[in-house]
Amino acid sequence: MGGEATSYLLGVGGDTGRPSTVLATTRNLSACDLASAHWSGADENPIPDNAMSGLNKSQGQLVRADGSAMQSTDADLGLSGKTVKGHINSAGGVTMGKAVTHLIGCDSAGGGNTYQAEEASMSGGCRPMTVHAGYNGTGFTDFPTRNGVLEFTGVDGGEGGSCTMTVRYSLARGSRTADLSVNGSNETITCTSTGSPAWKKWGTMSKTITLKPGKSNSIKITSSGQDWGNTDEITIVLP
Ligand SMILES: [Ca+2]
Repeated sequence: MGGEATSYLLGVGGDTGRPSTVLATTRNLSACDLASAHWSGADENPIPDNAMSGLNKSQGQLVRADGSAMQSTDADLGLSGKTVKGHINSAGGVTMGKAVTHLIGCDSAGGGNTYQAEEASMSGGCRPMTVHAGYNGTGFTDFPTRNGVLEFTGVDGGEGGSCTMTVRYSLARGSRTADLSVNGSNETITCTSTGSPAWKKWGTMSKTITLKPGKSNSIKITSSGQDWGNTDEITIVLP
């Protein structure tokens, strides 16, 4: 589960002038939209990334604009769901027309697993640093010109297969390459300048990788003569 994951999602269509609208929900929704989502459960196998302890399949919690906080089931969700129907067809308040069903917050909660570089294994001259602001977590990893190794172990591959790996990094100028090894593979990754202010401006690069099922994956970045950008975190989005 991503360390940055939020526990609650906010309803874009929530309006205190419309008592039946949904203001917030627990994050264990299968989609970012009340009209199409169901509640994901901690009892499912594999356990969804956004599952929450104590909430099983078809169990969630939501807060409506009338102040009611309620335990919910899948029967409340969907276009014709008991709660969502009342949400959509509400009237009044500052909203024009029907209430929208999109939610804020699930893009990050359900959008992948994030692993902080400063919590990963470092060797060969890689070291944790905090001297440049803007990083997530508690720091980032600085690489030497060559042979510096940053290794993420225990990476969750879900059911296995093709995934998107996004590296959040900072690079003052130019571009640099490094070796990438996913469970022993030999690949090359490239990062390009993230602009100014130098080293304080963070950006991302993405690459499609293949992971094994389960949490036994290793992702290793090794500097190979060009150094490599300061690395803040990686995020894995499963298919
Ligand atoms: Ca970090």
